[in-house]
Amino acid sequence: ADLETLKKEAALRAVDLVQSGMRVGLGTGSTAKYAIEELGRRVQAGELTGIVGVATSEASDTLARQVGLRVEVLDPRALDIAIDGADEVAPNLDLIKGLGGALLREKLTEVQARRLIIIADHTKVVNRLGEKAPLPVEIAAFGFLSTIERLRAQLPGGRLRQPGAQPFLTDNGNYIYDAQLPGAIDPPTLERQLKGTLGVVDTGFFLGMAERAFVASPDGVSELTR
Ligand code: DER
Repeated sequence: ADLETLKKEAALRAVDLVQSGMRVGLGTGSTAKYAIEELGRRVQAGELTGIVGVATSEASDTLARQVGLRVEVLDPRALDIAIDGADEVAPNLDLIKGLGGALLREKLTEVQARRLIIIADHTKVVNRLGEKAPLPVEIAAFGFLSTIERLRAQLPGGRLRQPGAQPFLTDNGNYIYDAQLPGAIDPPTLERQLKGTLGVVDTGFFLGMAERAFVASPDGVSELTR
């Protein structure tokens, strides 16, 4: 099966965990898109009722409404479940996310979910975070060049996403610095170091958050738990 088919298969497995009446965190990206579409289909078919979605990006908010889902803004109430993609999935289910630029709203939403379910194709599975993907770091637009210098001092080799006259802007009006991770890093230590750097809003490390991951490969969908 091609990659898109695999991603959809993983998405269907996650949507099977959604029950009527749930408040659902709606992830962002090309894999989460399949979950949002499937949720909409099941609500339209009457298979699920009383579903309230909380979107992790403007794009997912728009898509959710297009497929007929009720969407509400994030408030302090817990979410029953959240479904999202990832750029890297480590054996302990620590993640790197943010290649779609949605990491801040994703993290703000998904920390409130009782269950964070990750959906991915096999190309996202790594032995160690940093193997395949950069670490996206959301930084304040104001003074961003200074913040990039602060980050370069810690993680040389990174770059502003979409450099030029109009760098990539997140839904929150911030920029993204894609950091190259050196070999052996300790994610919790690096996360604390980056979060303590002036101008950094948040990072694409999602550590200790995911409960399980549905990973689709040509051999089928495997279910990873922490
Ligand atoms: O930006 C994000 O965090 C997305 O979840 C992204 O990392 C996964 O997107 P994909 O499913 O399109 O690979």
